[in-house]
Amino acid sequence: MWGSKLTSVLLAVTALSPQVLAGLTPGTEKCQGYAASNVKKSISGLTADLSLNGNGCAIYGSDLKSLKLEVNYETNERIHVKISDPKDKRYEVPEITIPRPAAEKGLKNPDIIFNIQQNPFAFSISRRSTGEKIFETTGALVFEDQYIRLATKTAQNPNIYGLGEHTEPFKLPSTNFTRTLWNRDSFGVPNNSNLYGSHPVYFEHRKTGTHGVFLLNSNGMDIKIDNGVLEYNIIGGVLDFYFMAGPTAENVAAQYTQIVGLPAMHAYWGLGSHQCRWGYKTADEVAGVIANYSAAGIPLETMWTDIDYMDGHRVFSLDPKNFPLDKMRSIVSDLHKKEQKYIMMIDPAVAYQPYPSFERGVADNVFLKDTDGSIFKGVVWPGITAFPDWFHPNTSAYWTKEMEIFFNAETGVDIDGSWIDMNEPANFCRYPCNNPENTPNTGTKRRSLPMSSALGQLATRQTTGKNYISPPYAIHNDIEFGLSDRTVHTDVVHENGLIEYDVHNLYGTSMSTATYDALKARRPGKRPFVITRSTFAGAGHRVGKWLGDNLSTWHHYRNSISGVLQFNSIYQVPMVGADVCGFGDNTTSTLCARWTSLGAFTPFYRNHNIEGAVPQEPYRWPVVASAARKAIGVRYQLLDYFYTALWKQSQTGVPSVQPLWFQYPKDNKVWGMDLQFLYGPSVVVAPVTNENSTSVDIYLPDDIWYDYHTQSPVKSGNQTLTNVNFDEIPLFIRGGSILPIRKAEGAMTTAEVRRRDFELLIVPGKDGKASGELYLDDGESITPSAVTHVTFQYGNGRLKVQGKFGYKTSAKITAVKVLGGLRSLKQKKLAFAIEKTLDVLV
Ligand SMILES: *[C@@H]1O[C@H](CO)[C@@H](O)[C@H](O)[C@H]1NC(C)=O
Ligand SMILES: *[C@@H]1O[C@H](CO)[C@@H](O)[C@H](O)[C@H]1NC(C)=O
Ligand SMILES: *[C@@H]1O[C@H](CO)[C@@H](O)[C@H](O)[C@H]1NC(C)=O
Ligand SMILES: *[C@@H]1O[C@H](CO)[C@@H](O)[C@H](O)[C@H]1NC(C)=O
Ligand SMILES: *[C@@H]1O[C@H](CO)[C@@H](O)[C@H](O)[C@H]1NC(C)=O
Ligand SMILES: *[C@@H]1O[C@H](CO)[C@@H](O)[C@H](O)[C@H]1NC(C)=O
Ligand SMILES: *[C@@H]1O[C@H](CO)[C@@H](O)[C@H](O)[C@H]1NC(C)=O
Ligand SMILES: CC(=O)N[C@H]1CO[C@H](CO)[C@@H](O)[C@@H]1O
Repeated sequence: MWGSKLTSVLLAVTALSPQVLAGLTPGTEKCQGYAASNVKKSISGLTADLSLNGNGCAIYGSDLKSLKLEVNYETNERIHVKISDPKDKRYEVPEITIPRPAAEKGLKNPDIIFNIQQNPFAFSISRRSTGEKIFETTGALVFEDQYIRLATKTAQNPNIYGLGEHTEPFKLPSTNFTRTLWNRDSFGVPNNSNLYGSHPVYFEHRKTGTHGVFLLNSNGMDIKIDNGVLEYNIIGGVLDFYFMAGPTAENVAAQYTQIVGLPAMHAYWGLGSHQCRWGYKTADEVAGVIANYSAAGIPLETMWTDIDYMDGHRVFSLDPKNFPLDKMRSIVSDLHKKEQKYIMMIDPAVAYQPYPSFERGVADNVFLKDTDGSIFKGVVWPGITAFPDWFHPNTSAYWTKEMEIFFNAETGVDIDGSWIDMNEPANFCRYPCNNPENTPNTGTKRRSLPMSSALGQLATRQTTGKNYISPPYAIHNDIEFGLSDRTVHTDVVHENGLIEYDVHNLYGTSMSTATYDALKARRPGKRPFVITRSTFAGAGHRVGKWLGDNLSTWHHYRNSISGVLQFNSIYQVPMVGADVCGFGDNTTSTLCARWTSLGAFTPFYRNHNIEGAVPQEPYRWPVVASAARKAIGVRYQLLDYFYTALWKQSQTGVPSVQPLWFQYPKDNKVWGMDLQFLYGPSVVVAPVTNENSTSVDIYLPDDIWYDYHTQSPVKSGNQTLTNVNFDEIPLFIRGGSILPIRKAEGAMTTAEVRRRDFELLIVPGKDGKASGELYLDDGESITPSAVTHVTFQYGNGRLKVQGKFGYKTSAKITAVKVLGGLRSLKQKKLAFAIEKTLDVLV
């Protein structure tokens, strides 16, 4: 009976640790915390009352006198711990944003245990199988109206990943480090700064295993890490923790998707090559780019257009002179004839001007209101703008209608997907924005604009009771005038009563949902392809993400790998990639060539550039054109291999891109590695990472390895690769793998790739065995009517193909190649259709 082991109630009263670490919030050491009473155990968990010890410490406002603790064992690997106010209904992340996971019934054998200490209240979480504490609170719990503090011990120099969006190394710094979660427009993606998205989840990896901690809270917060302690400092909401036991990293990843939802399966064509830039001035220029790609023999799947197409930068409008409707319709129809795609960007902010999209929004009452009841005004590209209130009951229908009208297949621009930007939401008008009419909307995109206000006015909008504008604990928001600066003001109240202060971090994800629904309404049954800038936990359930406005620098090129690892393997937003060649500033031929190769091994592969910078389409330099042809060639060979990995992630949560430590958890040389990574389960990507260099130091863990390009064996351990030309990228295959490789030579679109045959590449591991998978469907249906999912198994000279063979394809497997051993480089003339079980000698 596991219930008896459920809690080990420690009644000892231990003194709180007086130690204050340099990087943590000072002042909390004097706090006495709470005492737990009325502890009630049940079959599924525990509840207790917490009452404040003494008068509290009032460091950022008065302390709540009593709290409620609820602990639920939800699965054998997950515990839900919630600490909230029993009387007052404090803000919690709405169920429509993240529906709460159900608890399993009749748990027999939980591997994760909650332990309580009653006075002062403290708790720990331990993993039964390894007997270690994976979370152990330290110091006092502080719970004030607008400040909550809880800290845990970590390993001394912990391997912590996540807590993004950030541009830190993938393994986070462990001393004097603060991560701030508050979504903001962050041009140039600076170091040590809050960026566009908030994902309050981390994985901690130890030799004994990996565990995860998710705090379901959307309020602004600082998470500090210093010398073996991780401390949350949160300015609202409740403590709503999910602890995930692992014990492997893939287990934690899967356990996280059980809370925030499995990521969406994206359309096959979304894996094609995408071209965009801000500053294509006319429809003719857009057509010219498409023609130049074709002339250069570089595959182009999807052409994109930035705000340039809009009339006066108003969303849902076309510039009649430079982007006339008939020309746009003919560009899109030509693209579609050639099995190519088209995407346009949309901003959430609607121009505050007499034009249909604004007028319909006013009629439907969908815009956010200021505290005086008038429409809240900000300044974005068109000048004065209104912001849709995604929590208003009319807004989703409004958005669907606007998209149906403007992107109508018969009368409008028949786009294939949506790119949603500026949805933190960004506002150029500096706080307090008393005079938006005089705020310029010109100047360089995403750069700071002149101030329209002085700091002294900061408190003028302050409401009574809670201070939604400048709360007593100031998070390290990397912007001058506080939480409301350059965004919708945090005292704005949504139609459903929620306050922007609490739901700010949900704006991008709410817009993502509305846009996803609008695309689904346009093409029922088809997978909507949406790429967003701002995200919150769970965003990947519907949309993909690009890594924002980075720069054409070698640092950002290197850093893009950490960005992709964070979003794919930790936050479960698998369709992710950086702006290839860099967005801001001028790229160089060598940087662009390297990035074009690297980007081909990230899920979302788009070249995008800022207005005014030197053009950077791959055909602009011979070396970049060559890099593009080669890298896209390999990407398309591996397209079904990777599509299968993405499908698996959408079914199980096992990430399709992984840091090496996920697969080699005991090898401490890879714990901090974020320049090499796994693309799908079997291919290690090891790009050259230094400016203009042609060599790179790599490390391959103890295993069997082959060079993907030459198919010759490679030793494990450290080595220096030299003479890596600017149009090449080193790739290695792990022993034990079977890769279905499309014969994609010369294929210009993914539709063409889908018609090509396969070759099966078998790479036996140390035990002489290998396995792999292939998933096939129509590539676009949300619920495909027919699917094929086969596993390949190799051992003792035999190949077995088993599984489900529902999807009819004319593509066959026309060759089987086994690398290594006696059969080294032998190619068997074995051809078979992917339609039935097979067991053959190869
Ligand atoms: C911690 O970081 C802050 C901010 O970067 C810095 O000002 C301070 O000097 C650092 N403290 C220590 C002890 O390194
Ligand atoms: C950001 O940090 C990286 C090291 O991680 C460093 O190379 C780079 O110069 C820093 N950028 C700025 C603008 O400080
Ligand atoms: C297309 O290529 C031609 C010839 O190299 C060049 O003059 C033109 O600027 C290019 N246009 C675009 C839009 O790339
Ligand atoms: C929704 O829109 C209709 C008009 O289309 C309007 O009459 C109604 O008041 C709106 N609902 C709310 C809650 O504002
Ligand atoms: C980029 O190059 C263009 C054209 O040479 C130049 O006008 C511009 O100033 C450069 N931009 C930067 C940020 O260096
Ligand atoms: C690297 O090569 C580019 C040419 O693509 C050149 O513009 C740049 O100055 C070089 N950088 C260094 C540090 O030599
Ligand atoms: C070997 O590679 C690992 C991982 O990159 C690195 O930490 C280590 O310093 C390297 N060792 C040597 C001797 O170069
Ligand atoms: C290449 C690069 O620097 N990518 C960064 C772009 O910005 C995002 C943040 O939005 C980072 O996560 C990426 O690493």
